[in-house]
Amino acid sequence: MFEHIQAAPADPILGLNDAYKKDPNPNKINLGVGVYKDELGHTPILKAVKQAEERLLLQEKSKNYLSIEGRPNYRSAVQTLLFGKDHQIISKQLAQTAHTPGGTGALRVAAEFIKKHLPEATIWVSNPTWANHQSVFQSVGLEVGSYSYYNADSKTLDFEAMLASLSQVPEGDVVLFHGCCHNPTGIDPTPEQWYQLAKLCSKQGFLALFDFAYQGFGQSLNDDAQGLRTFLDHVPEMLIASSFSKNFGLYNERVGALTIVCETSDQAESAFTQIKRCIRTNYSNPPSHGSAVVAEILNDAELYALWESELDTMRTRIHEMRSLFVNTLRAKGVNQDFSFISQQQGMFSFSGLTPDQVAQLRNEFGIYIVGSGRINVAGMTHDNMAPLCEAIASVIKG
Ligand code: PLP
Ligand code: TYF
Repeated sequence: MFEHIQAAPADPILGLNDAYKKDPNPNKINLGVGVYKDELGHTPILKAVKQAEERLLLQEKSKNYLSIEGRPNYRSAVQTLLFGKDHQIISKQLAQTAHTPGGTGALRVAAEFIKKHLPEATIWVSNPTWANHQSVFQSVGLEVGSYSYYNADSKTLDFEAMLASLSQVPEGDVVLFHGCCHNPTGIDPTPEQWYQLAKLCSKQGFLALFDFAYQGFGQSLNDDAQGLRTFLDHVPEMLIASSFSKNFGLYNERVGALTIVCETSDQAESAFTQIKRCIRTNYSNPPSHGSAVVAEILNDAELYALWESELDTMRTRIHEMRSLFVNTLRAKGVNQDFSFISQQQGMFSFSGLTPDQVAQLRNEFGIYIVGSGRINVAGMTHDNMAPLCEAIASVIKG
């Protein structure tokens, strides 16, 4: 029965992580998979998370199933984080949120929902985008198209080209936007550009799906939500896939959310029954622990403040590493201009390193970077910066 089955290709990012683990080089550096690391190269459990877990350990009385959509105080806290406390979407109950296993779970449920209820829709993703986007949407049979985003020569957002491609997207199609900290380029639209995109969305009549995996890693929790909030000033409907893997460091607890915004609360309720149906036939109901932790933190002023300060620390460290990287490259004699890296947001930078240079860094120096040249800046530390920049100087000159 199984003899005809061929091996699937490895995930380009997670596969790189496996290769890194197997590499015996004691000086190896992992700038591949998008996981936050501290100055010691560890992926820590946040103090706010530990404290919430201590409380939960004492409070938890049952392992009974959660409802299909997850716990109520998690669902409401996610909406406050997305829209802001006093937003009319909340007071008018125009949105419904389900806890999903991670941001990927949210994307997958969204994909099934779109396929079932907007069967003619093509989904448009930026060029480039997170490697898994295309696979998730194709796995439910959706057509996936791409829109212009990045100008490789100037290493900037090609906004004119982006507008031009999105002006071709017909009414009823779906366009995926990265809410902030675009993966892989680290380049986001400015507030003015979000405004123009929102107006275009309204004019064209396409549906925006926001993938929001790095809230708080760009500028701040509120600033990072500005893109989607600007859209909601101009369009009445939206899908949002949230991930709390990065901003709570809850990678393996699989905690995310799918939120649907509709024109009326009746429509939101009705559409949400179909989202719940997608969940029921998929994994029935979500895992408990991660959302209990997030709800405990978001609904408690003290834990919230601790979490926000820890998030600030992560963001500030990445910004510092960006500047140090640019300066150290210069100090190691690299003349090529890398200053664009300090302007980018979130964990990732598109370095402009070529596939050959990426391969050389891996083979000769044990430095792991995604083939596209995407660097996880959070993998840099004061300790590995000099050898990293020396290696890059050597492959650029070579
Ligand atoms: N979307 C983007 C843009 C991401 O970078 C990631 C990374 O993990 C995800 C979604 C998936 O998040 P999760 O790990 O919570 O499934
Ligand atoms: O882009 C990244 O590195 C993160 C982590 O299939 C990730 O988003 C990478 C690949 C994948 C799942 C998560």
